[in-house]
Amino acid sequence: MSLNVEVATLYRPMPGETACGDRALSWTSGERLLVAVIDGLGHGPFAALAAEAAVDFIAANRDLDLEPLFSGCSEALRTTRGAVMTVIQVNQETGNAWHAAIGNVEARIHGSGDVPLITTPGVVGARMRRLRVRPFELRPGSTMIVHTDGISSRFPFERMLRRRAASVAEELMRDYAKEHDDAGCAVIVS
Ligand SMILES: [Mn+2]
Repeated sequence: MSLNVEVATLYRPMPGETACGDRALSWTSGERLLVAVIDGLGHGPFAALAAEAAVDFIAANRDLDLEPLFSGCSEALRTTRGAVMTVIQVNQETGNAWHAAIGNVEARIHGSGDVPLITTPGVVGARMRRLRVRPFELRPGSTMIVHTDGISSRFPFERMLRRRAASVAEELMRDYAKEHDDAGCAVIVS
């Protein structure tokens, strides 16, 4: 059985800024799906540089498992101010998925069991402790939301279920993004 996975990613700078320190992106190759939500520390051009370095590293190393992906990113961000990030890897053929996070980019899932998606404290590019990679199963009918702290975590998750990924992402950015921070989110619907 192959899952029908839909992904939407959106990010925007803090109102009044042009540089954006948040990034939310996804890459697909064959059955492999990779979703990353990144928050360069602070905001403005230096946050954007850090986030961009993480995106560049991930884009060039999409086939790595999450542990080497994070340690490679940490190396690549050493000369930047650093970032926090969450990365999700999904095998769209089997639904097998993995979650890993450093810092406070939150992830929540509904419909795939009670998976605690815990983030490891730290900063990618600076203090990075041993990464915890959490395997889980993405089942049909699930909704997963990953977002930076520029989006309030008080959105009503129940109302986001059984909807198209793009419509959920748009609502999060429109109604729950904070005025004083960059914002980014990824929505994965299966
Ligand atoms: Mn932020």
